[in-house]
Amino acid sequence: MSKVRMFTDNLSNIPWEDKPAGVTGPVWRYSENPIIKRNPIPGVARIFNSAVVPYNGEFIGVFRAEQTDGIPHLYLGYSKDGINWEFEQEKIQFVNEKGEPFMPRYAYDPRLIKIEDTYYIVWCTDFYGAALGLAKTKDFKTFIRLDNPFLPFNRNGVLFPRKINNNFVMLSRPSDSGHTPFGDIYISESPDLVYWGRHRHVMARGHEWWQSLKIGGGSAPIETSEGWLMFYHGVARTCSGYVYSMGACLLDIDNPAIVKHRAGRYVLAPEEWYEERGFVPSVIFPCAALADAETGRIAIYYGAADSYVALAFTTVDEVVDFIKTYDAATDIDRSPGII
Ligand code: BMA
Repeated sequence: MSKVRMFTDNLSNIPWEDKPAGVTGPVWRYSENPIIKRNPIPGVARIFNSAVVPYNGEFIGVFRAEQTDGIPHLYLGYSKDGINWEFEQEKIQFVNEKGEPFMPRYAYDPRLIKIEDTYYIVWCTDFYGAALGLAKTKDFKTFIRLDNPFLPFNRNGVLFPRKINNNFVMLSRPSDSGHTPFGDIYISESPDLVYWGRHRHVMARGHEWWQSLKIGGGSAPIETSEGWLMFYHGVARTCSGYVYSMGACLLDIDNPAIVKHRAGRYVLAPEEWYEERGFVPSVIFPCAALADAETGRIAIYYGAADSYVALAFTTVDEVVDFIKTYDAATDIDRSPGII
């Protein structure tokens, strides 16, 4: 039993490996990474930045699949163990509320979130530039695409797994139409997923160099006794391009616009070959996390180098302790220094 409680279901078949000796950070990689390799299905060159949930005692996921025409779309995948995946050969066919075809021109970086009895997909779509797409399904057979929630330009839409104060709540990262060299995380509320408001600023990019360029929401927040636990990405700018690492924070349960704690140090940064080498080198991009309330175990799915899906593990106790110990607000190494 963990010290910090997670208010999620029990998930006894959560993918898991114990922390290997010698790992100093709070998050450790699966030894058989990457779990999804190149050319996973005909016509698809790479699957990465993808989202997974438990489903009927097994696992199901919505995957960002870069087709061999270079255009990303969302594909469905199934797994008994959360590690070995089988994919549909055709992309997800979205329909509108009348059942008519309603396909996005492209779709990438999906998040998949269960709220009550419905699964929602939020992804990055085209709306005269990068914006958020939204769809729902109850059976993973019919996918009803809803109106785009926000105006362009926007990315990294992450819904909370339950309503808060009777409203749906979504994080997002307003941006520009390209590979934005800036960006903070905001939050918005909606009673019906149609009308959105009460927009608030949540977190700015950090003083810490690994997250100084921009940040973006990652996995759907996990409800814990210490707040909403979220893994997100933070980006550094180097002379040879952007470097994406994984950070972790705790948001207030009743008002998640308030950051309770945010680690000033990353929990995972590109080190392994599959993170440093690929279509876009040095990218770790978390999109989903599974949790087992019983043991406190957490499995994080992240895209690696825009080429692979990889898996990492932590426990709620270990990561919450890390976030508090290295809280950006108090971490000594983050002091402004000599002026
Ligand atoms: C971002 C998004 C992500 C991608 C990252 C690194 O702007 O497009 O999908 O992983 O860049 O290329």
